Amino acid sequence: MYTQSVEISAAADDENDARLAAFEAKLDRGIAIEADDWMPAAYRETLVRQISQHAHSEYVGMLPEANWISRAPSLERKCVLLAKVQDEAGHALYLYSAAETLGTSRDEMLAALLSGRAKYSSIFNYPTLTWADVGTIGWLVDGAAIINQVPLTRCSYGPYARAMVRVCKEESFHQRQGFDVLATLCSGTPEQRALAQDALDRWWWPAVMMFGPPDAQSSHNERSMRWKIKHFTNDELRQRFVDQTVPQAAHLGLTIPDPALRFNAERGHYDFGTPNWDEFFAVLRGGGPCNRERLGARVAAHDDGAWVRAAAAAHALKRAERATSVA
Ligand code: FAQ
Repeated sequence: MYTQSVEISAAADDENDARLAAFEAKLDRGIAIEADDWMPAAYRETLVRQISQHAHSEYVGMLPEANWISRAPSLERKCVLLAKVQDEAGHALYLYSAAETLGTSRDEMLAALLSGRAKYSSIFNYPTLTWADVGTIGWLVDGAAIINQVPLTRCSYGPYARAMVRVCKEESFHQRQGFDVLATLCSGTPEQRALAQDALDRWWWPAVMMFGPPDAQSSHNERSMRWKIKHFTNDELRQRFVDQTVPQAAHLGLTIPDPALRFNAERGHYDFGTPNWDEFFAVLRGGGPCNRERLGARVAAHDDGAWVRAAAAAHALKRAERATSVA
């Protein structure tokens, strides 16, 4: 009896080893892992974690800019902003769908967000005080999102990688509209230029921190890189963001609020100051200026939508009953 159970468990180990080897061979050859493929439980777990946090970020990220839809300075700006905010809702939907292919339902993911258990991007816990903040979000936040997400189009998990292709195209439009808002302000009156500078002063460091904790404090960098979920570390992408954004700020005539910022010819990159990581971790723990407000808005929207979910469920039930009675 004992010998038989040892044999069974040895056979199961062999089968697992073979599956793991096949999984790793696919990663090595750059073949995408698909929803029906075998994958290690921890790979599935980290994907659900990252993709759902990403979806929550898009979903909560609608709020700071939506705050300005009714106050956009022209009909054209209003239409563009409306389209951008709707795009963010679309991104959340693709991402929730991509995460669902891993076996976690959208209801479970939303319950984690609304109860405060799940994370979403730190950046969306800062307030949009002026119209210039809308331009700055497009320029810096969508700009940072593109830098982070273009490599994700090559992520090893197929459904996530494919969702990222369209998301990145839309984020490019968002970034350009933000830059255009700021370019208009920066070529306007001294008061308008001051609004743009003030927005950059408040958003610069939160944008730099969006890329996540420094590599030395990142808990997932190493394994996610090995699994080709991430292709670059947090610090590598942060450097890319600074290098790309400094000339854009110069073009706008704005000053980046970092006295340590200077081009290092030896490295071929900009050196920059250290973000306030205590602030970053405090925001992650729920202590940012708008954490309560953002989550409160999402909980209220979910409660307000209860009748829609009830109506959709009743409709689905009716259709199912009709289908059974016809059969
Ligand atoms: N905020 O070990 P790592 C957008 C957490 S979309 C909050 O480095 P990882 C579009 C991290 O989750 C913006 N939490 O983790 C838009 C982990 O927590 P856990 C969102 C953060 O996953 C524009 C812990 O810290 N983009 O902007 C943050 O390897 C305008 C340890 O960190 C994505 O989500 C943060 N900033 O790397 C919408 C992209 N950073 O789970 C509206 C996909 C880290 O252990 C308007 N995600 N944490 O409890 C990623 O690329 C990665 O998940 C990183 C973090 C790079 C964000």
